[in-house]
Amino acid sequence: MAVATQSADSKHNIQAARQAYYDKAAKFNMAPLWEVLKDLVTPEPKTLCVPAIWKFADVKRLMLEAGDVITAEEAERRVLVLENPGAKGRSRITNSLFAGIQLIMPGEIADVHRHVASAIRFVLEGEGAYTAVEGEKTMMKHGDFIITANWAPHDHGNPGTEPVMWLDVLDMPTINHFETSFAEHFEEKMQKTNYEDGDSFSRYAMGVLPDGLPAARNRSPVINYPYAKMRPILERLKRTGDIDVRHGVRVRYANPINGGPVLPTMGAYLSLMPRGFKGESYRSTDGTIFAVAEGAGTTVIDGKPFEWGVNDVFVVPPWKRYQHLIGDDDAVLFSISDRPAQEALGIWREGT
Ligand code: GTQ
Ligand code: FE2
Repeated sequence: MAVATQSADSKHNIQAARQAYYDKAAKFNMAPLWEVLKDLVTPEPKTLCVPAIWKFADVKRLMLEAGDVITAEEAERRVLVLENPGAKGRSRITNSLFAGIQLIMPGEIADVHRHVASAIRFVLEGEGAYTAVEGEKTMMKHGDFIITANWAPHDHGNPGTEPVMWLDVLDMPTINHFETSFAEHFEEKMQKTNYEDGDSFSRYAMGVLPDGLPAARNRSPVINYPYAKMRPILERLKRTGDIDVRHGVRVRYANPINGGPVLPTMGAYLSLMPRGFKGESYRSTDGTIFAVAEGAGTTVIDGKPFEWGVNDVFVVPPWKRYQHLIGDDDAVLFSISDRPAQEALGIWREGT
């Protein structure tokens, strides 16, 4: 008898028999794959995460209020997590990455610590703060891209007169997925710094390398890729017409030792889109976080327009189509994702 012609009664019997079997298997820590196979092997990427934007006016107001309710010392890091609205309470902006906005007030320090999770910072507003990473103290300016690799000691401080805010992106959802998190504090509050501001950039990112440096390293030795150094490169590429139809004039932040990504788990880009640019539709499997360095525009994500301006942060979940549309002024977008991790695993894809 075909299943379609079975009576309601016999269907009920089949269900009951299956359930009894599942209950029996469960006692031995086994379960039927056929009940869950469709959720495990989806024909296309499936995500809880949704497209979202954080407007800097809201972020700034709330961050400055945080300065009233908690000191940097009490908080350890005074950060508001950018929670993806589809994954509230799970401290992530995409399934693999954490993002937050950090504020450090004049006179404050954030003590030295280290952890397995790697971090990147993209500086939004304010000047006069520094971050110290592995013995190099670097001043933070708008648009600077700063990396803190896995297990690198780091502390922040603001000896200046203005509040300083930046975007933090860390791979802790990835690290915690593997359940490989370690972290530790140091006795001292601040690192002893042996290297002056800009040391690692001069040492490694000028087309020469210290002689004898090992040629293999899966993370960049450069602590800060300053905006002041990156921005003229984009301008030069724009003049010579090196414009991608989807991404505009785009550079990839690279590890100068091997040309690879800055970190094994996170990769970043800086893109200039000329005024009037109408990007073609694009999608890729790496959910991507964007921060606006300059200008204004609209990104249509999964059919919905998101209007952005300077220092806004927005996210495109994996495999959602997006398209950038630029208004009357050139715009510069920073972006970061887990693409290097996906590429290392051979699972990264892109499409239109
Ligand atoms: O600045 O060291 O947003 O350890 C989250 C964890 C920032 C930091 C975050 C961190 C930090
Ligand atoms: Fe940290």
